[in-house]
Amino acid sequence: MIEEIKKLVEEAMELIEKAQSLDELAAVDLEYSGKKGKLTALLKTLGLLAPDERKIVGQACNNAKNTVSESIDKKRSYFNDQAIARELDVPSFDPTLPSIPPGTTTGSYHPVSVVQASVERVFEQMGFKILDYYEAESDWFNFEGLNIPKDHPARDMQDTFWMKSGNLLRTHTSPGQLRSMKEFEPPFRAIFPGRVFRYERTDASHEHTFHQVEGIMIDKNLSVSNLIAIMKILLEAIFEREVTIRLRPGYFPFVEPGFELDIQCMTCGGGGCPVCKHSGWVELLPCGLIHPNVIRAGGLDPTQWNGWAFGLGLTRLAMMKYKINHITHFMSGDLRFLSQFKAGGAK
Ligand code: FA5
Repeated sequence: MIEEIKKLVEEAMELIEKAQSLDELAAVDLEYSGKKGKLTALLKTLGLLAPDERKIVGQACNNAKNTVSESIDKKRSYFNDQAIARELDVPSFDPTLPSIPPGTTTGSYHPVSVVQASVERVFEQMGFKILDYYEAESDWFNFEGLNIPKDHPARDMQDTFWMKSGNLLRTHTSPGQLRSMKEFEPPFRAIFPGRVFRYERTDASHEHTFHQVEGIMIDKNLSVSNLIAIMKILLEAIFEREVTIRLRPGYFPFVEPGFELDIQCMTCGGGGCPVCKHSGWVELLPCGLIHPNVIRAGGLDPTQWNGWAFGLGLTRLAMMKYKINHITHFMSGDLRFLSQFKAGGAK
């Protein structure tokens, strides 16, 4: 019996050696080690042998099956490695194709990036830090720490996307007010541009995902006139001309007093169009003096420090600057729209 096992192993090894494909290997595996294979069949006859002999033959038979399986596995890996090497060998590009002619424009900045860069430049020149904060926030940073407690009606103004963890996609860049106050020693000044999200119906001027830039200045005895002066510098630098603005009282729980700074619609020149909802004005820049509760939540003493903040709608600013009549163009991915904004083309 032992001789028979040895013969079967030799046969199998020869076939493995000769095998030219994974299919041929699978056939050898089946013929010798498979359920109906020759070595398996031998194992099934062990019951006919005397107990002493059964032990020896059983062990020899199992060793033989292992030897055959190991050789098959080795050869299988060899075939697989070869297949991978063949694939890697095929060049993934055609080096004989002509190259892109020098000077051809291959891409362009998104209009929001262009406007964001120009806002950053203006503020950098005035000594502001440019910061980047999280798109996913906790309830505390987005609402509670900003003086908007759990059942406050102001939460309804900014419906959001909640995560199972209880965190949310930030509805505005204002959480950065708290984060920057915790991060930097006063006095300081900073802006933080970024993407924000709201669970809301889209129309010509409302998207569920859009960009804002928040600005903050913390010092002693800051006033509304400091804030308005900086806002005028910003808007005139962006539009490169005088802009007509109006200031209305605005309610935001994290500022007191709070304002809505509107600019005259540049799409229609104030005559009325879908962008300004036929009012001639576009709400662009809410702002105000930071509420003492927020200063305290940021870890500072409101009897020592005060500050102002603004939250500019960057996407709306880009609409005004380039006279874009529908906000949905921004995320359309339509190259006919995007290619109009050349890299570094806009200031
Ligand atoms: C806020 O988000 C406040 N955090 C702004 C703020 C900061 C006030 C600091 C005071 C002090 P509001 O929800 O109004 O406010 O949004 C700010 C700006 O974002 C708006 O003026 C508008 O330009 C823009 N905006 C708001 N909702 C949308 C939207 N769905 N799509 C596009 N732009 C929007």
